[in-house]
Parts: sequence; C-alpha cells; structure tokens
Amino acid sequence: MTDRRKPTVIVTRKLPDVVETRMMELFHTRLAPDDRPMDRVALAAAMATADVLVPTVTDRIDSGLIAAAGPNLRLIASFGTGVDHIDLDAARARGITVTNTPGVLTEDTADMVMALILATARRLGEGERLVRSGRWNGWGPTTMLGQRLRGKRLGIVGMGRIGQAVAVRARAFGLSIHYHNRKPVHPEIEAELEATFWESLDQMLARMDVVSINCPHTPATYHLLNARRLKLLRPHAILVNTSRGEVVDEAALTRILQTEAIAGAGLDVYEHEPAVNPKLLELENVVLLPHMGSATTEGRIDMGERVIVNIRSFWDGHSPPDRVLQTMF
Ligand code: 8YV
Repeated sequence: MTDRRKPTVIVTRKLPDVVETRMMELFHTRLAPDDRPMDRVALAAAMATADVLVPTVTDRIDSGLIAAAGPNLRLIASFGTGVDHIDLDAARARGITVTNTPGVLTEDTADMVMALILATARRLGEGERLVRSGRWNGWGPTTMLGQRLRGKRLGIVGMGRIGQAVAVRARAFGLSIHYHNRKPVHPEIEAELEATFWESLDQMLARMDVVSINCPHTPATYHLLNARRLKLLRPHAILVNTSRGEVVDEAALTRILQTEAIAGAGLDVYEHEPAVNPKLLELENVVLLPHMGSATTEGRIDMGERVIVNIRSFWDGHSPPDRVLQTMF
C-alpha cells in the first residue's frame, strides 16, 4: 500500500532510546508511557486507532483483539522473532500483515544456549549460591563435580538459524552435533557442522547427553517434549530451553528434575511466563533465567531497526522483508 501521510505507529513497550527517537522522526509514533505490558483494554484501544502496532512477546494479540481492531490497522510489526503471541490466522483473515525481527538475535541467543549448557553441566548456579550463602568451606577434591562437555553429544531440536549458531559454538566445546528438524538442513551445512540428522525425535532424545530446544512454539510443537518424551532422556542428560516454555511440559519436567531422573535443566523460558512453577524454585539441579536470551543492548537496537525497516517498506507499498506467513517446524 502507498500512503503519503505518515503512519500512526503505537509501540506497546519501552524500546531503546535510539530506536524510539528514530521512530518519532519517521512516523506519527505513540511511545509507551511506561515499561509495563499493556493490559487488554489498552491494547484494544491501541489497535482501534493505530495504522501499525509494534507489540512484543508480552502482548497477547488474540483473535478477539484482532476482530475488534480498527479499520486502519494494516500492520503488526512485532519486536521479536517468535510470533506465537499473535493469532496469525486471524490477522490474515482481517488482511493485517505481520512482521517479526529474525536474524538479529540469533548470535546472542546462541551465546545464551551455551551459557546455560555450561551453567547446568558445571553447576554454576549452585556454586554461586554456595559462595553467597557464606556456607562454603573451601575446595574439596570431590565437591561441586559437574560433567565434562568435550566428547559428549548435543541434540538440537529445531535446526533453524539459532540451532545452527548453537551448533557452531558447541563444536568448539568438543560436542558432537545431532539434530531433529522437520527436514534435514542443506547437505553442505550438515557437512560443515558434521551434524547427524534424526528423523525420529524419540530415538535422538534417548541417545543424547545434552538437548537444546531451538524450535519455535507452534501448534505442532506445543508440549513436543511431553512426559513420555522427557522420560526417554538418560539419567545424566541436560535439557536447555531458550525457545518457548510451551514446547516443554513444565510440570512433567519439574517432576523429572525432582526425582533426578535427568541431571539438570537450564531454562530461560516458561510455560506460563512470567510465572515459574514454584517447585522449580526449590531445586538445585535447574538454572533459571528470566527470558533474557536475546537481551543485549546491541541486539535490542538491531531488533528496533528491523521493525523500522519493516514499517517503512510496508508503508512505501513494498512487501516488508520480514513478513511472517506461517511458522513451521
Ligand atoms: C525477545 C524472543 O526478547 O524474539 C523472541 O522470540 O523470545 C525474545 O528473545 C522477545 O520476543 C521480544 O518480543
């Protein structure tokens, strides 16, 4: 679409200053008054007046909100890669384009996967808590023993951009790469990563030392790691999730960690964010982070720039570069 006037853009959360300033220059932008997630009423009001809505993962844009959107709302330019907070079918039915910000948070998220693998395998959370508690009695030859990573097998569930960036890093730590995906990646990438494709997720899970969840949350991946599959993991296995909490059955995972049926888990995301299963908080064998996988200053600015590029190209009548058609796994 081409429109000579500036679009009215409503941003739901506080973004980095440089991003907000550029948006103010380019569009009729309404910035978030404070950094609290908008409630449903405020979201509905924003969607009633905006040409473009810029939401984040903390805004649930469901079919009801989309149905009630004003006639001007033509673009939802989400600040983030995952789009499971937006009802894509409802948006499509209303002729609303949805864009996201893929690519720019790949490396930061992959770094966080490695941080969680290391933190879980080497018990960093426990060690830190021990020192802070004042109960550390000094070095001991058999205390705080973790697991060596070199020589172990990493199973990556979802071999997209982030999965591949994890694989590159993990190889430097001496992990061998295995993966499960809808289909194998390009043979050249597979050869470069010396990665083994597993068509059967069950078979892969039963043989891995470390498992990293890197697929998006879609109806097909909801509880992909359910109680039955979690039970396939070996007693020394470690599970890391930086994707979406919904991909793992959090209650089942909690039970498995309580009984020490696996060695540990590193979680950056939760099924009912920001709520965390209170039983997880009591466990030593889990590292818990507050959804900060892509939280770098540089990454947030890059994400904002992608949002701006998407809005500009859409408003200039072009297909925006990060148009979301369908998320698949
Ligand atoms: C973002 C994320 O910070 O982009 C994603 O999918 O999970 C996060 O890293 C968040 O989504 C911003 O909306």
